[in-house]
Amino acid sequence: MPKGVAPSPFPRHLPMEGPMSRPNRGFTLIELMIVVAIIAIVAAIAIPSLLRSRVAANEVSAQAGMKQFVNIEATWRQTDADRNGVQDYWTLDIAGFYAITDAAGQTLKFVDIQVAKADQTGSAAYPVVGGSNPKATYFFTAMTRDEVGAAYALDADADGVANTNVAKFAFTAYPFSYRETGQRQFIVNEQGVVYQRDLGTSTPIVTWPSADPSTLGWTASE
Ligand SMILES: [Ca+2]
Ligand SMILES: [Ca+2]
Repeated sequence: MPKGVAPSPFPRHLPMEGPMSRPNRGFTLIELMIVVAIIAIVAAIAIPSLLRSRVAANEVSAQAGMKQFVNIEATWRQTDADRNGVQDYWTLDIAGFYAITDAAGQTLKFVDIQVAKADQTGSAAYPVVGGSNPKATYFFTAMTRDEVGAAYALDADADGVANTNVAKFAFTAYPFSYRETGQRQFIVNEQGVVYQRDLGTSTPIVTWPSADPSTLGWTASE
């Protein structure tokens, strides 16, 4: 080998497949594997953070829904929206906020139809709601029992149907698919404070946990 000439990287006994002889040689397997590995690494970094931000956005939406129910109940009771002659809260379900009709037979629509559909069980009672579907991947439901085991749905107007309460109400927002779409559950009652907690499940809590939920790991939202 002449002095000053770099040695060939290819051993002489192997056939030469240099770039000069094959200008359109395409990608080698090792190059493709490197590209795939890089894509996999980038995805592994980016996807969890994308999912986390989606979960966070869904939780914000669920929390906003809880606050909305507090305002609706105040108006509902004050204006006797269900026209039963009693200043009471509607405690049977959430779909009723949409589907109950006024004197003219028009649906009240205190919530929009998407919220009514997000009442996974309650929506079934109202054909006008047209089935159930989560809103921003969260379902909503009316809680059934307070912290001492008393039912929220009472027959305040004595018409034979347990559906209202003069003093109390409570609701839950729970994720459609735990961890994938939302992690925390949200609860609110007549005191108006939204509490949140990761219960490790998408099964809704339907009994108010405690007179002071913060003693049981619930955190009051801002
Ligand atoms: Ca009423
Ligand atoms: Ca009743």
